[in-house]
Amino acid sequence: MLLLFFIALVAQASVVVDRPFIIGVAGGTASGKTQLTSKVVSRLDEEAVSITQDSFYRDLLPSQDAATHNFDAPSAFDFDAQCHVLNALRRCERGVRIPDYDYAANARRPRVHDRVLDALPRIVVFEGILALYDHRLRDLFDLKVFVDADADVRLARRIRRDIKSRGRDLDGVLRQYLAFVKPSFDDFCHPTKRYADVIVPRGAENEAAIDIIVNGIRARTRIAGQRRLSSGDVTAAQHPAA
Ligand code: UZR
Ligand code: MG
Repeated sequence: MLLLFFIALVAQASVVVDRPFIIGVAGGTASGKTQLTSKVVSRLDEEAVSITQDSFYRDLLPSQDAATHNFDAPSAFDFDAQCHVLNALRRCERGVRIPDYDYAANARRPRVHDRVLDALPRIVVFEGILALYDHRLRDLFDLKVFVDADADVRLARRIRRDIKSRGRDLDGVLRQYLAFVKPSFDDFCHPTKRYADVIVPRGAENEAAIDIIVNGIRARTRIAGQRRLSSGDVTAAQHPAA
């Protein structure tokens, strides 16, 4: 009898845990997604973690050539794995594994390099060029953000970043941009802007927009917690966005 009571108590306690509040951040290459995400996460202190969609690139096959592969098309990403990870976090699972992608090898590093989320984060920010592309993934976000920066600014930043930190040369960056990055932005990334709840012009330098996003997340996660505390309403606790 006592054992049954204990089991019921444990079951109840595990249901009452708030599921994480999940934000999706999309936008073109070098629009400032990563920087905006890190500003949002650092203002939310230890409650928030970020996950980059780049972790879910598919390995380049031996038959594929990195120079002619389109890394900006949906087929380059494993969306099943992305949904699996975010669904596990929504179910409040601990020990969720985030793959570690090696840009030099164009492949996932061995599993020992995976990032393991031992503690359940209260807030998760998931960022990537196609974060709002797949409807199954989109449906998992409580807040959808699109970072909007002018194409010439993005190209300038991309040239600087790829030459500085990815060991590329100007000609190679421009060739790839014209062949893959720009057409894929037009075909797959830009059309997802319509799904965003918030569109941020000028990217990560837009401090006013970052304030609004951070305050919005704080308010919505606080409201969900208060609802649960005041009414013992388990449904509200499981759906902070409701
Ligand atoms: P952001 N990318 C690489 O350069 N190498 C890889 O192995 C995998 C991805 C690039 C990809 C895309 N394009 O434009 C960019 N290419 O990473 C997305 N070519 O990252 O959103 O931070 O720009
Ligand atoms: Mg980035």
